Amino acid sequence: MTGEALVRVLHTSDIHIGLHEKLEPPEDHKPLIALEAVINYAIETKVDLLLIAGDFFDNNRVKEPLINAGIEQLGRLNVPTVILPGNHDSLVPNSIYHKSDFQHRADLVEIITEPDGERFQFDHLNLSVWGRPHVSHDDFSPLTSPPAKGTMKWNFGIAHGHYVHSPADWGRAYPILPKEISEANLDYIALGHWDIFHAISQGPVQAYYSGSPLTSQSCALIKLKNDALSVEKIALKLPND
Ligand SMILES: [Mn+2]
Repeated sequence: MTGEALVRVLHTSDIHIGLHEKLEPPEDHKPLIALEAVINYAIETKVDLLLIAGDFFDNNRVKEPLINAGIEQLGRLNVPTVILPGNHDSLVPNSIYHKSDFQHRADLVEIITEPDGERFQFDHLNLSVWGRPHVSHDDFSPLTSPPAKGTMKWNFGIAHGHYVHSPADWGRAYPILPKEISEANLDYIALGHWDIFHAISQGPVQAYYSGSPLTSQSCALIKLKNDALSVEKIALKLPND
């Protein structure tokens, strides 16, 4: 008897398309080059799912050529992508995700939009992804009241916020507490907001910041095989400046 097939999930965050937007062709825009490196890696290594844990866009005023170029990059991928809106690309009324017809133009892209949290299920991977999006500029706790354990074998979370690791951190916005991670009923939490790769697993739950492909040029790769979940840091190849 052979084991189950290996499932591979690529986790990125904080790409910040539109950061310091200038009058330049979209292909010269550094965040877009970083996104292209992520998509290249995902295609070359045949990942099964891409998770973008917030701040895909730098702001909601990004102009159309860059939005279109970002959607075009996502459209190169033949596997599902889940995008969680972060504090920079929150679901305010004029959000890019509302105004750009995003999902019709990149049809394997799922955007988490339910303010109280939403779970997408991928039956062919026996995997679900739950997250709570940023919907305004107000503070909120991304991992408060996650749902009961899902019915898929693998239940992932996706969250954009600040891991509160010491009392001095308590005043920070979008807090994520150690207890919220350990009690989340999730197997893995894909985190965004910090731009460096960082492991903050708690109890039975593995949780990582992937780092930003733009600044730390890293991603997290999650491998699922039989009952084992392992995580590795990926160093992306970006063209030289
Ligand atoms: Mn952020």
